[in-house]
Formats: sequence, C-alpha cells, structure tokens
Amino acid sequence: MELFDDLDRDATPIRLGDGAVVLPGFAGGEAASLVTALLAVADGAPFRHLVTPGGATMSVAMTNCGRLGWVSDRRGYRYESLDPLTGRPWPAIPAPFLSLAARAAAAAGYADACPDACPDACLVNRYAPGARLALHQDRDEGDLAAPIVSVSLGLPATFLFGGQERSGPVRRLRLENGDVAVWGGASRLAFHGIAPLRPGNHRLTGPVRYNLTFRHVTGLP
Ligand code: MD6
Ligand code: FE
Repeated sequence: MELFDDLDRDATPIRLGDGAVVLPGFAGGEAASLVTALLAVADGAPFRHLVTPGGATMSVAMTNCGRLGWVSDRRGYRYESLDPLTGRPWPAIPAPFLSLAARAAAAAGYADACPDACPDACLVNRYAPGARLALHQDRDEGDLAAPIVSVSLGLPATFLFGGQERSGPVRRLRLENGDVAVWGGASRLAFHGIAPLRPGNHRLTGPVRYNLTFRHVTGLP
C-alpha cells in the first residue's frame, strides 16, 4: 500500500562513496517520536528562512538544536550559540536524537566517533513543495574528522550526491522517511544537495519533509 511503502524496504546499506553510506529505514520505527521531538524544538526556536551571503532567501526553512546552531546572513555562514531570532540559546538536542545519531554512526562503522566527537549541533531542515538545497559542501565545522549523520523524515526527496568538485557527475538517490545517511572520511567534503521537493502528503508530517543533520563542530581543545 503506497501510503506505508517506506515502512517495508530493503535495509541493505547503500554505499555512496568512500566513508558515506545510506542506511535505508534505519530510523523508521522511531520516526513518529522524532517528529514529535522536532516540533518541540521548533516551539522554542522557530523555523525561519535564512538569507545567503549573496542576498537570496533560502527555500528550505531551518532551525537548530544543540550547543551550536548553523546560521546564514549577509555576513556569511557560521555557527552561533545564540539563536539570532530569539536571542536565546538553541534548545538542547533531545535525548532520542542523540541516541539515534550514535547508533547510526556505529552501524556505519564510526563506532569511535563519540564521545570525542559527539554531535554538538543539529540542523533541522523543513522542505515544503518546491523547496530545494543547491549543491553544497558542509565545511563550516571545525572538526572535519567527525562524520555527519543525516535523518530523513516525512515526504521522500531526491538526494544529489556529487564528488569533491561542484562540476563533477551527480548521483540521484531517493531518500524516504526513516532513511539515515552517515558520511565522513573521504566523502566528508563531497558536494550534495536536494532536488525540488515534490508535493505529497505523508502520514507523519503532512505536506513536508524534515531532515536532521548532526554535526560535531568543535574539536577537543
Ligand atoms: C537534506 N542534507 O537531506 C540535506 N549534509 O535535507 C544535507 O545537506 C546533508 O544529508 C551533510 C551530510 C548529510 C546531509
Ligand atoms: Fe549538507
């Protein structure tokens, strides 16, 4: 039945590149509680459409939880410990998020990433129909040795996975509710993005897709 097809998928890991893997449905069983926790985060730190240094308003709405949050404005991309919208610290990363991030990292072969490189930042993305994320690298983190864990919730999206250069070939992969991507190592700086979201209705999230990305921004002193 189409409504529930993301619950019943082949869980064999998909290798994207050296050090990068997608774990299909890894978070499927806990997706509903992750969405509930995510909405509680957004109660304290509302979703907003950030402006890029070039002056464009992003189509993806974003918020953060954790000690540090990723922000963008005319001055550039960076991590901030206070939410510029509220002036308050970002909400704490909910315990079920941290548990999932640790289990996914271990399943992908990064068992040693924590406690030395536990996530201290979690970016929360919300995609409405048509929202997209242009090809980019995640390179604003101080610790590029720690892997990033990325969780897809709600409507499916087409993930674009390129190489070390923006102009290289791009692989397209469908990410469904509960899919978890873990990448580090040689793929840590690979270009990637999300194609414009197709309209739909998901039982957990209605008309949108959410994505959580866990990062370790600050290395040990
Ligand atoms: C998204 N993800 O899935 C956007 N970045 O909505 C990312 O930009 C991303 O999935 C770094 C590592 C994994 C990711
Ligand atoms: Fe990214």
